Amino acid sequence: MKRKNLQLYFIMGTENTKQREPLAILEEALQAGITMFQFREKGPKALTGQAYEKFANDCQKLCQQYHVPFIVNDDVDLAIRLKADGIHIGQDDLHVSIVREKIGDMLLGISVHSDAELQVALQYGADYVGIGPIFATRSKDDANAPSGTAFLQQVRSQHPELPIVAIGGIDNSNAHTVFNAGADGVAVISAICESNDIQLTVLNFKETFHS
Ligand code: TZP
Ligand code: MG
Repeated sequence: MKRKNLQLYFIMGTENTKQREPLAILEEALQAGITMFQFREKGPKALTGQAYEKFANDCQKLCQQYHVPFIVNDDVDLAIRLKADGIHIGQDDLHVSIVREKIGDMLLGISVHSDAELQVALQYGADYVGIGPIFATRSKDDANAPSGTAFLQQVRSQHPELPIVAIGGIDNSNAHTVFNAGADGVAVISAICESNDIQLTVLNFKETFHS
């Protein structure tokens, strides 16, 4: 994959969009220029069954219209059923070796928090890694404590070409911090879901990662 694809990675599920229709938010974000999308339908009121499948399918169709990669969080079987562009897993999900075997050459993203986790991710051919939460987040109940940018900087200096996306509490005001630490881009939920002006929010992120 190209490192540029990670520039602005939007993550969303219905639990993240209390104010507005999720598909309307996704379409606005796509129009504004997000570079990657992750379907992350999680939480106590998350959709299930047919509604879950339909929502995933609708998100994927929108992403295809805008030629933006559609990535599924956690649910490897859904990713395979939909022929998604990729899957993103964390450390509590199926082991990366099993996931790689199931998905073939589909994109594989892995959240890593330590050198040991990074080595395993690289061993099984992760296409990119997610590092965070960099800052405090309200969008993930079981998130680790904020890590700051030290680990991100370390991974970048050891792996100059590795596609890396930073995540957790990132908004227009602090995105430059992770850019300076070596991230190829930012993965965000609330900065876009709760924006009053998605076009401007997206533009500001992209400017940070252009300079
Ligand atoms: N993984 C680590 S932090 C996080 C995830 C899914 C949530 C990011 O959401 P926000 O609203 O951009 O902090
Ligand atoms: Mg997970």
